[in-house]
Amino acid sequence: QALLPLVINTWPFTNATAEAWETIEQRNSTPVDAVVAGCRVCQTERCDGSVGYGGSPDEQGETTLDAMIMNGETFEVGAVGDLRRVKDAIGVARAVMDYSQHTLLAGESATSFALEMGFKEESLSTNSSVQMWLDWRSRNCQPNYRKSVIPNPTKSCGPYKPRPRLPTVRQKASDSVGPDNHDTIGMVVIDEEGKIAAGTSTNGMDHKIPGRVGDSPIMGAGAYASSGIGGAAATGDGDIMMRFLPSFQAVSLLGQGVPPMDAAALSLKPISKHYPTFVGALIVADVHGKFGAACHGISEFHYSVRSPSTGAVQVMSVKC
Ligand code: SD4
Repeated sequence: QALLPLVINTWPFTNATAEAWETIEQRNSTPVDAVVAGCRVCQTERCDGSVGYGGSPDEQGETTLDAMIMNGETFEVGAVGDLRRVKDAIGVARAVMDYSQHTLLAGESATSFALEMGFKEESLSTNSSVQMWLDWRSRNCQPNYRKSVIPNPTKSCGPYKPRPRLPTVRQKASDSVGPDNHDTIGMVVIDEEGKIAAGTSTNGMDHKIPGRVGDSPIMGAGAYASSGIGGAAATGDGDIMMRFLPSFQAVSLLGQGVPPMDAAALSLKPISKHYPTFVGALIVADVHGKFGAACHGISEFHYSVRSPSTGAVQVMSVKC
């Protein structure tokens, strides 16, 4: 049975998978279109609170976004890190790819570029993200802190203690597709001709130091695609994972004939060797539409797949 086209993404973000599938099924649409459309669904739905606006406030209470899109046919990449006050991070990443000669724009300047491109400026905070931040502040540096007092936002609330974002204890079969059990969206789409795109979208880590950029907009770390070979995307502790370029590593292994499941596992190996407690996962697909995943630091990792052989969007899982 035909294995292409293929859509695969991290976590059971099935609406994103379905949207990417519908897009790649349309005539004249490309894998880049499909990845952008799929990730956009998560940005709008704010999948799990870790994609899009209203999640992961930084130390000063602001939500900032990281995203990337890579065209594995042309090796063009567009990415944004620490994007502020613009919701459509993957859209801005695509604009970087389509309308600039650069690869990665960051911070306020990425916002300026987005506004020039016609994206809307708006707050990324919600009541719940402000509350998360207030709770964190009260726990971390102001024991008697009262909500009615707005803290001086320039005073850093350290020491910085990031909270691991992936579930560490609650993964049981019964709740493993529950609302808390997912994170950054990373997606790979392969069309019938073997053209491949990969991308990511996230609001990063809770309570990060302002300016922190994770692995998601770093090509080879958050995602990578090479048409004719395959694609990969990562989720997890980006500060650690980006040091090992696991997505690039996985695609390199595919190029050497290693099957996707093994490529995923082998690419996480050096990370767990150096950082035995790191938490993360990788999805990998080869140009023929075979796919696999691997994870570390949780008991089980769920991801979502659509291809002719799955018949419908399917949530799959791998034990870590
Ligand atoms: C990051 N990898 O910013 C992303 C977020 C994530 O589990 O997936 N956290 O580090």
